[in-house]
Amino acid sequence: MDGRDWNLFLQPYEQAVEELKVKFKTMRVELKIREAYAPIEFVTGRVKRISSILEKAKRLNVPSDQLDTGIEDIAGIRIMCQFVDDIHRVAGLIRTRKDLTLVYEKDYITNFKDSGYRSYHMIVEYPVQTALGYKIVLAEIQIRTLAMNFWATIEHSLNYKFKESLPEDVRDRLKKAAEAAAQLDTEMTSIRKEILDAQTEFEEQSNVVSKVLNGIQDLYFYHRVREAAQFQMKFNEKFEKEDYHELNQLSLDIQAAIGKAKKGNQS
Ligand code: 0O2
Ligand code: 0O2
Repeated sequence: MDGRDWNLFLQPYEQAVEELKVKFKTMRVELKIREAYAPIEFVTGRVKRISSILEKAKRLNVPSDQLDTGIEDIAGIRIMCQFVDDIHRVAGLIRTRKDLTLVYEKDYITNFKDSGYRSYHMIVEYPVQTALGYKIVLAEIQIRTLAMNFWATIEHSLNYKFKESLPEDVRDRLKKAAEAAAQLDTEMTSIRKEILDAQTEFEEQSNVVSKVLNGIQDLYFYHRVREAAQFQMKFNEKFEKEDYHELNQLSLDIQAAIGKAKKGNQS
């Protein structure tokens, strides 16, 4: 290769990867503090090896003086998520960022590759300020679930070993394994939904209990002692039966009684 100073060429890409890794790791920490749940599990990054850059340039017919525009993943960031929904959340957050420009996106989740590969890719332009000046570099952000990453990591290492000539039956089994990984993602998503629904239900049940008990206290405050005692008995009975539908109704009845009591006090 034409006496290129590879260190000099790769330096802005090294910087872009380092900066983007810090930024997405920070996004993870920030979201964890804000929402108690981070859609990002972990972040990795790498600069493509020189030999891989040259191989890809040859395969895609990219002239050696156009590597910076012809090869989009010299700088690569990988964001791993727990759930498929998180991938779309993270992609949405990336789209609104002011420190990079989205060039285009490739949805290999909806349109998974022949190999079985699934991931969401975003090609971005990222500006770096190097000692030698300002430079905009292309970077590829791959967003995937842990299951997609598990599959891609192993498939990549096998492909590397067999240099693109994987035996047919192995290729088929890898495709089946990719299906199984996708099924695992679907199953985990449905389990998560059930857990979130259960948490919400538990939250609502706790809320109705405190609402009823506070309401009864209010009735005592307005000297509606008999009514308050009756509501307390009804509460005991429905709480015992764990009838949350009836407890909700009771809460509404208590609120109505408080309304009346307030009016009575004013007149
Ligand atoms: P943490 O919070 O300890 O996990 P650098 O030191 O910045 O040059 P970095 O970021 O350490 O490089 O290396 P790289 O290769 O970009 O990313 C590796 C990060 O991914 C490390 O996190 C690993 O712990 C994390 N990682 C890799 N595989 C897994 C995995 O299967 N599960 C989880 N949870 N994390 C994984 P850090 O940076 O050490 O941070
Ligand atoms: P690395 O650094 O070894 O991961 P291409 O499709 O290759 O002609 P393009 O359009 O740049 O060229 O690629 P694509 O498919 O949009 O995405 C490129 C990257 O996605 C690859 O980088 C892989 O990281 C990942 N990828 C795409 N398809 C597969 C696949 O079938 N299996 C696995 N494991 N990964 C895949 P590179 O070039 O392989 O570089």
